[in-house]
Order: sequence, then C-alpha cells, then structure tokens
Amino acid sequence: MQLNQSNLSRLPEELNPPSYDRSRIKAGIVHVGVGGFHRSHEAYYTDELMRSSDTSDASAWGICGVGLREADRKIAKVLRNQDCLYTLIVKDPGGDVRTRVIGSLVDVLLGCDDPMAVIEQMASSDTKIVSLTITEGGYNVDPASGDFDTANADAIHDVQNPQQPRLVFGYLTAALRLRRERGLPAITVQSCDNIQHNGDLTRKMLLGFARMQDADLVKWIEDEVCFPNAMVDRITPVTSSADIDYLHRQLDLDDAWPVTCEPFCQWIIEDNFSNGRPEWEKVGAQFVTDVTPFETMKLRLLNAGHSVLGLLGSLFGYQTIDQTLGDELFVTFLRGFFDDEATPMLDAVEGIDLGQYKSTLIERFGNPNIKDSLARICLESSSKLPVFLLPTIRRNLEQGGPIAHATLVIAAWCYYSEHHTDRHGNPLDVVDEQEAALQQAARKTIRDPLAFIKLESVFGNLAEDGRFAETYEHFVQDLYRNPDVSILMRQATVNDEAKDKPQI
Ligand code: CS2
Repeated sequence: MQLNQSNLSRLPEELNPPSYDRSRIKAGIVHVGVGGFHRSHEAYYTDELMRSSDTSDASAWGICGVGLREADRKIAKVLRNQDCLYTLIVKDPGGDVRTRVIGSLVDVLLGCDDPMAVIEQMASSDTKIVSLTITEGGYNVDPASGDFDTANADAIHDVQNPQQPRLVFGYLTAALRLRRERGLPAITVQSCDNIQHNGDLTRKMLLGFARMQDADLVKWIEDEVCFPNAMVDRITPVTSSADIDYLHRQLDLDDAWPVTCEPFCQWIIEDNFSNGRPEWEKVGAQFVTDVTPFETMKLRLLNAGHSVLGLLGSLFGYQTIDQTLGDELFVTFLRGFFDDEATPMLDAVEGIDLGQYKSTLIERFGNPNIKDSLARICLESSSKLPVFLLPTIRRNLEQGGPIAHATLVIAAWCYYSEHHTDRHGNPLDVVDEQEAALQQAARKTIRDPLAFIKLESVFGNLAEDGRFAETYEHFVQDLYRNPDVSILMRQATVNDEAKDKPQI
C-alpha cells in the first residue's frame, strides 16, 4: 500500500498512524533542511505533541518543510508523493522495532524552483518559527575570523538578488523585511544543528548578511528576532534500502524514504522565543535558561566519542559504530578517553550523572540495529574535531592532564587523510570540505612529522605545544611504520591499567 493521506485510515495498527485531524493543522513552523535528523527529532516531537494534546493549540504548529537547493529535489518529490507523510522506524538495542507514521509535516517547498514561495511562507502571519538543520557548512562562517564570509559567491549573489536568494540568510532577510513592512511580528529563528551555541551563531551570521544587504533592517532583527540555543540529540543513521524493504515486506507499506533512529531522544532548548512556541516540554523536551553545560557535555562525550570510534575504527577496517564497539579493545579505549581525558575537563551538569550518561552512551553506540556508518561519522571531520576533540586536548595541556587517547585519534586522522585507506589498504570514502588541504599537509609527514598538526585552519597553534607535539610525533611515526592502530591503542590502555595499580 502506498503511503499517503487517503490510505492513512487503512494502515495497520503497528504503523501507528497519526490520531489527529491533519486537515486542521496550520504551518506555524517553516523548517529548512528536511533530512533524516529533522524527521527523527523536531518533526517527531511535534507529531507527539499533536497526538497527546486535545487542545487546538498544537494544530497551529504544523511544519512546512523547505529545501533550498537542487540536491533537495529528491526528498521534496518523495514527500509530495506521500502527502508529506513518512515512517519513523525506531530500533531498540534488544532488537525490537517500532514504527510510526509521522503527520506533523504538512507541506514542502523547494526554494530553487520558487524562491518567492518560500519567502512568502516565512513571511506568512501563520509562521512563528523558522527552524534550521543546514549543517555546519550552511552557516557560511569565514574560518579565519569566525564572522560571516562576505566573500562567498552565493552571499554576493544574494545581496544583489534579494528575490532569488541561494543562502538561507538571503531567504530569512527577505522574509523579515516583508514582515516588518507588513507590520507583522518577528519570528524566532531556531537552529537545530549540532553546533555549539547554535542560536548565537545563527544570529551572528544572519546579522552579518543583513549588514551587507540592508543595514536598515539590522536593528529590527537585533531587537525583535530571538535565536534560542539548543542541544539536540538522536542518533539517526542514513536510511538504507533494507529499511525500505522492511516496511514493504513486513507491513506492506510503500514509503520511498523512511527514517531510522535509536529510541533515545533529547532536546534542551533555551526558552527564548519571539512569537510563541509549541509546548514541546509536554512531550519530553526541556526548556532551560542556559544550554551551555548540556551542549558541552554532548559535544565532548557523545560527538567526540563518535569521532574516536569513527577515525580509529575506519583505519582498523570496521564499517559501523556498533561493529567497532563489538571489539573489547575499542570499548576499553573509549572508556579511557571518556574517564581520563574528557570528563575531568567538564563542569558539573545540573540534573545529570555523568557516569550514567557515559554508560548510556556506550549502550547507545553499541545498538546493533543502528548500523551507523563510520563514513557518516567521519564526514567533515575538519569542522567537527576542532569542536568535539581539540578543546579537551587544550584544557588537558593547560592543566597537565593526560592527552594520549585524543592525540592518537589525531595521528590516525593524519594517516587516514593522506592515504584514504584502512590499515589493509582498502579504500575509504573521505568527504571533507578541507580534504585537499588535509591531504597535502599529511603528505609532508615523512619529511616533517608535525606537518599535519601545523594546519592552522584546523589546529590553530596547537603544534607549538611541546608536550602535544612530542606525543603526536611518536604516534604518527609509529603509525606510518605500521598502520595497525590497535597496537598503539593497546599501549594506551595498558598505560591506563598501570596507572590504577598501586605504585611501588
Ligand atoms: C555524529 C552526530 O556527525 C557526527 O559526528 O556524532 O551526527 C551524532 O550522531 C548526533 O549528534 C547524535 O545526536
């Protein structure tokens, strides 16, 4: 059976179709970036709210999904064919699978086909929030200054073509201008990307663009638009053809693009909205005044942990996170990183037991049904590691703490960046905006063992730290002689054990 509105009432109970009347829903949210993560997270919370609440309030918060680029055409087409319905497949570590059809997405627009339709939707009086999952790259940050990259060709294009923008900031500026002209209240711009202080960054970049195009609007944005910071969390692997087949075979459902995810789900949001918000706290989200400790914890444990397993596991020859954690050596190594290097550098987080958080992480990573590929984890490492891993190394260097685990990951990354192969010589698919620069730097390792960590756009001045440089040099030289990274991992874990023994 094809997934669409007219078939909804005929779907089997296991598919858990929406219980609410979708025809009454208005789009109060415009979401840019309708990928897997949005569909397993914000759209899921909103669907849950619509199911749980009998008030009309929830029906004001439907989502209009937006893709801006040509690459979004496929998802837009799939969703249109399915009346914006899709299946969320939640996979427990124990093997149980729960499915539910999500109904909170009510429309989908493609900016590259009709930019004005997107701008008008953002400017509509029904719209209260524009939320974003546009990944790090979508924020157009100049890596040298941390400001909006005014030299970017799309930014320049957008300044001159306000009605046909390419960047999300061009769209937002055009929509906000219309709202101000029409005397409508501002909207909240809510980032849902896994980025530190994602709201602050969005604000800075939007103002950076607005200054180039419409200085007059800058003050209005500053005064009227809220940009809540948030920590988002739910592991959402890339959808595989096995997921599509599963629905087809087990439940007789044809869904061209379902989403798979783990049961765990977390959303911690600063309660800072310009124009109202859904009561997401009724369905598990948490509103706080300062999200910083939560996001730091997540980035330095969960995301850093992923990168540790991703880079070391790739070099070793594993394919997925759960497969990597099936190897006791990797579990011991990850625990060593968490306990000795990452956790001592974290501040206490209210209401969270860090020991418990780490155990849950190891369980989540080990979920054998979430075949999260190491290739996905290693994507764009050059923008991830400076946030996930390097701050832990820096703080340990300042405070005389241990750095061996994290530094070995950097040495493995160098080998990986140069060779694009695992230790057996099998090819690895490396996707990184700085791929060429990384490879070029890594290639100099034989002549200058510190060449890779001298890449300032990633490491800043870290190579100038004697202890870091020495530890790194030792690892990278050993790895270049023998890329079997498990030997060095074993040494690091043996050192951990030695430390725990009484010194005689
Ligand atoms: C991963 C994240 O991309 C990465 O490096 O660590 O996508 C991770 O799966 C999510 O942040 C989980 O919420």
